[in-house]
Amino acid sequence: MKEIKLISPRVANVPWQEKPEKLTGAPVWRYSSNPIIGRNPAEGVARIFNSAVMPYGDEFIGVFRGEQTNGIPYIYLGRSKDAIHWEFDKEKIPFTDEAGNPFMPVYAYDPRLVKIDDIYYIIWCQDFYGAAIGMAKTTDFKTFVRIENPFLPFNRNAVLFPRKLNGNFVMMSRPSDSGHTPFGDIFLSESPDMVYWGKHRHVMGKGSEWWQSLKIGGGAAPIETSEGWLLIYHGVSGTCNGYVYSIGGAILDIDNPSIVKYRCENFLLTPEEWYEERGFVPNVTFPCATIHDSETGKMAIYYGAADSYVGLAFTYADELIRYIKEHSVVSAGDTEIGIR
Ligand code: BMA
Repeated sequence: MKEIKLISPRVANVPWQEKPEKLTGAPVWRYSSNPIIGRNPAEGVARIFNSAVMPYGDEFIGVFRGEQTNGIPYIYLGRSKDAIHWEFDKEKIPFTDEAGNPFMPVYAYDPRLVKIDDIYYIIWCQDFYGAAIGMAKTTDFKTFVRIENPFLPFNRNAVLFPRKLNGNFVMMSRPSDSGHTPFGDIFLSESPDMVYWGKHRHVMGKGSEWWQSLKIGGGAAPIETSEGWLLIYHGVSGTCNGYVYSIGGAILDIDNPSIVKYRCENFLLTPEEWYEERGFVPNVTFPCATIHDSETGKMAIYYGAADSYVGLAFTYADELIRYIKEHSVVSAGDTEIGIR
């Protein structure tokens, strides 16, 4: 993979489909059999979307946002041999408190899954006197122990960095209001112990480009590369017919990710296909995870489509990073250490 490198494990079986001959924008292409998860995917679940997956042993595991037939979103565990065809547990993830007593959130949505050392963390949005971030940890995907809520309400979008930075855990989040927030910037917070969070920093705000001109929010867990942290995020624009959610890319400083080194002015993917434009909430592409291979640079991007389906797209990390750099527009606010 030439001079740009991913600093992450080898994943030889990353799902993959070759690049089509014609691409007119970013070097990101959709899986031709999308959506990979259709309607009514499991008993009592009407739609699965905005979900996070990762390699686990020789196979794959994931945490899935399942919209139950009673309308309440919850998180379900899924397993797959090829990261394309998924089987879901019948029951919701059985969260407990530290003592092992059942401790289920009222609702749970937009989960992310991040491994730090040997612990897997699930981060999601839940009710904590309004929309706020919930967290749990597991080492075996059998017991799931909830840990302290990191932030006060309102905040509906958070993802951890996959390793500590300068001795602290680092989480990216997007403070908001409790509704369909018409604003929102990406911030960072640090914690020595996953209990106390502070050293808050601003990373970046909405962009001047139409596709991210209303608000932005974190997407997949940042990916460590020789160029910095590769961030796949979502950008939102407001139209007379509602919000449009596109996928964007940026590269953050490796030691101080509050500093944006490059930020792509073009979207990487925007709703175009029927499963992105048509569904429970039309015009949504919402990335929550990647599976990537450091040896070949192959990357699979998992995104929710129209709050109804899961879509899969592919890229080569080095091509994507080159594209982001070549089309980078950073503002003064992006390049500062976000403290005032
Ligand atoms: C956001 C979140 C996402 C959802 C998106 C579009 O506010 O609630 O779960 O995909 O809206 O409806």
